[in-house]
Amino acid sequence: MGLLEGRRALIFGVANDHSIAWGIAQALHAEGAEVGFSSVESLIEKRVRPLADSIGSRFVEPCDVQSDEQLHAVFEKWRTTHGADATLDVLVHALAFARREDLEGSFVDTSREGFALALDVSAYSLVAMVREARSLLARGSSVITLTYYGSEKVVANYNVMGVAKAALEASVRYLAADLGPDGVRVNAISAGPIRTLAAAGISGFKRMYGEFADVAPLRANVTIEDVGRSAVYLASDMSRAVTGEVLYVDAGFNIVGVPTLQA
Ligand code: NAD
Ligand code: 0WE
Repeated sequence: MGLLEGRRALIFGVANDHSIAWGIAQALHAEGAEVGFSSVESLIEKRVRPLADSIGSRFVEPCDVQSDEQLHAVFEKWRTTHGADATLDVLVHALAFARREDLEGSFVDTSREGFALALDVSAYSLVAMVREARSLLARGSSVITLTYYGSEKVVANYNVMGVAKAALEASVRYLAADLGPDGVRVNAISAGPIRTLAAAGISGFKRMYGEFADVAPLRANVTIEDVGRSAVYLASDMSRAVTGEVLYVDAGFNIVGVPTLQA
């Protein structure tokens, strides 16, 4: 008997089989959850549908999270598909975007437009998504988002995304306070660096990824399976008294001050 038997999940942010969202989808499915997907339109037929099919998911809907209308439409579709009294047990937000030019050079050069775009897609979208989902969420429902250490310490080139993740983590706390009285939990997973599409072509990522395993206490990189397993904990009632938290799934990297020098 899986930990998530009979539970329904909706996951935003699958781009391909390297996506953290896909690692979470597989892990939730393995524990018995029924999983639905939402991604940007351009990825649906070629990338997302085949992955959804492979775990027997029929709910696959397009959504650009910058659009209130498209966000509304996804949850409206969920209602018509699953019935008005069907609850959404797990909502996963695994997406972010900043202009590439804002992920290189100096943070001080971030434009007003670049700042607004990064904060809109990467932080505000969680607030809008939870508001649209609210009537489907019920006692025991769990909302999970993805964040990164660059929200609290300076990580070279992460720049405006660090500011967006700080806003996202604060939003998790305010949403947790708002929804807590309804028995709905909201948490973030702070994952170590993983080679996904969002990490491809980031200057310095390859080196940082390599050195991470030398510094992290567990001496390993983090995988999408690792993140998926922790998501099962946050999605299930194993974490029923946990809300507003940032759970580090980073092989311990964040606890290190001065790393042990390798021989
Ligand atoms: P990914 O490229 O597989 O996923 C990012 C997703 O964001 C894509 O599916 C993309 O379509 C989606 N997206 C971007 N703009 C969107 C919009 N306007 N509307 C809807 N969707 C949009 O990369 P990933 O690494 O799996 O990223 C998932 C989450 O994990 C992000 O929040 C990222 O910040 C976070 N994260 C990643 C790492 C890492 O090292 N890869 C580490 C910690 C946290
Ligand atoms: O959150 C992220 C990356 C998010 C991201 C990635 C891209 C690449 C393509 C947001 N916007 C874009 N825009 C694009 O055009 N991570 C945690 C992965 C990541 O990105 C970094 C990192 C790490 C780790 C950027 C600089 C330094 C470290």
